[in-house]
Amino acid sequence: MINSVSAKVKVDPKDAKVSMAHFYVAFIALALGGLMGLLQVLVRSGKFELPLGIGYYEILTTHGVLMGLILTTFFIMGFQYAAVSKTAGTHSNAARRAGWIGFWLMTIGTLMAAAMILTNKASVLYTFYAPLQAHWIFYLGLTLVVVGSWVDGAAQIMTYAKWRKNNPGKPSPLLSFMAVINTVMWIVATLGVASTVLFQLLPWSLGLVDRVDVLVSRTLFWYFGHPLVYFWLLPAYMAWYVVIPKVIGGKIFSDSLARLTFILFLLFSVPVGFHHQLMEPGIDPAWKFIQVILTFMVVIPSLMTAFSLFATFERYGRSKGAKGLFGWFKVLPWNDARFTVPFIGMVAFIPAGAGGIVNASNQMDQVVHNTIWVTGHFHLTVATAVLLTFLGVSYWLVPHLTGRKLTKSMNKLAIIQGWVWFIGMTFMSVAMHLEGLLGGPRRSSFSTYGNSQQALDWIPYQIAQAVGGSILFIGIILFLIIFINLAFFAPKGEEEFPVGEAENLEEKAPLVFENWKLWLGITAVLILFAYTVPFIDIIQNAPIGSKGFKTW
Ligand code: HAS
Repeated sequence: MINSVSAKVKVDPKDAKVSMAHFYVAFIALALGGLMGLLQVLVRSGKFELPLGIGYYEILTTHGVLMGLILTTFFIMGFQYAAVSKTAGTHSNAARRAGWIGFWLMTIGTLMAAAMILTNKASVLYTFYAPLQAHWIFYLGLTLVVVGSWVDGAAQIMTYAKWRKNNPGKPSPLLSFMAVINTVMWIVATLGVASTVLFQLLPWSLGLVDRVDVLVSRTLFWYFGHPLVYFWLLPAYMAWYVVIPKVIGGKIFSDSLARLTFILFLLFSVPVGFHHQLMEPGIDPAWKFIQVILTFMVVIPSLMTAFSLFATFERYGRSKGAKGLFGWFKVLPWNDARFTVPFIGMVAFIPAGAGGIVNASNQMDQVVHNTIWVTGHFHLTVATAVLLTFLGVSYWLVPHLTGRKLTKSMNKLAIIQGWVWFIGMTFMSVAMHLEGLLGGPRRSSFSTYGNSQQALDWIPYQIAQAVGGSILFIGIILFLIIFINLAFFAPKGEEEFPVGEAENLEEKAPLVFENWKLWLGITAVLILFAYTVPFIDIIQNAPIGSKGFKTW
């Protein structure tokens, strides 16, 4: 029998404080990053210029770092910390200390990186590609964010390990298992970015070495960069698999299928970074091809997730008497923000995932690479599917942690917030995809490129992006109003932490799923297989390296 978690168990108030601290930083990042996003779309419309000599690439870097790296990492660590506390038991004092140390390391790192970006010493965008060279404090700050997240992750692993020790022979609670898989994947992935920062970018920015090997640093970045996107996605999947079934009054389709999905992500998330470098010279095409095949392997767990979610919705619908192929759709609880907001995210993930499959296909990537199509892709994935799920989670988790209630009026506002996001993102992301197909570049400020006809053709799409981006900014303001209400002003009360049960309670998840030596062993083999030969190749044929550039 699988373990069911009592709905009555509340996250311990001391653990709740750790999670809430993470959420404050996450949502300050959302507010500032969102404002930068608004400024960007306005500049790119060609109708607005930044005041006071502020550079476009400075705000673009602020936006990317705050939204892509800070908001996500802080929210995920806060959410997973609470999820493990709820399902595997209150964290020990040592684990809680680790949670706080991790939090403070990440916060200090964030402040260091932010100070450098805001003083225009690090306008290197969120991918900080060499040979663009930032101030060393920027790299050190990001290192602290990563190290802090390891310490934070260690807290979750400690509590999970304690649960397993106390419950030999039993599969661990599903939500805790998922959180730990994501943390382990994150640790494996961040080894890549830690290597390039510590061994290449820091010594180079400190002036200890003169030149940097650009291809090595980009390869190490993308070794990290692709699992990074699954590090964002898996907490959303945790909510889709485990929380949403409970919210709608249904069941998890299969506990074992959910666990297998997460294991497949652990195995296949890392050895695929070359699909971000398909157009990069200096990497043998045979190895790109192999990593593209592995990329298509990592699509499978998402297809399994789609299957499982449809099954949950359909079975719930049938239990309510729904008929026909899509009858279940009507009986879903549309008036419940905890469901509707993440559901909008799920729907967005269908075209988002299809776009990802286009990107991963070499010939098609030649059309879209470095165009704003890619920006459209990741605003549907991380900025809609993932973010709306995180906001949907906040609508119950924040009041659960602060001992307050999501009132009817806030629930209504939250649903409006979800739809506002949907409308804004439809404008912005569709326009980005279309402009990308017409060759509109990403990572670039407004220009008519000497009034060339092609660039003039992009302008209507850029205006549509400005309209969409402005609507999205309203969506952020609505969220912040709700968050502040739930954190400080909503009436005191109890809000449920919904944890679903599997449909078949007799189904026992195979214990092999928790054989970490096996899964980490296969992960290591796959990584070594995909990277060893091309990496040796890259190093053996390395050019003399590049000096640093500051183009801003
Ligand atoms: Fe991606 C670029 C390929 C998923 C994020 N991606 C990016 C970048 C970001 C990003 C940030 O191969 C830009 C990086 C940069 O700055 O350069 N991506 C993929 C593939 C997938 C994928 C194959 N990406 C994501 C996710 C992200 C993300 C997830 C963030 C969270 N991506 C690429 C490639 C590039 C790339 C290339 C480089 C492009 C270039 O040229 O630079 C797959 O994992 C997608 C699989 C997804 C599915 C969808 C399953 C659908 C589900 C929803 C079910 C819905 C239900 C509701 C049940 C197969 C689970 C139903 C209701 C109804 C009413 C119908």
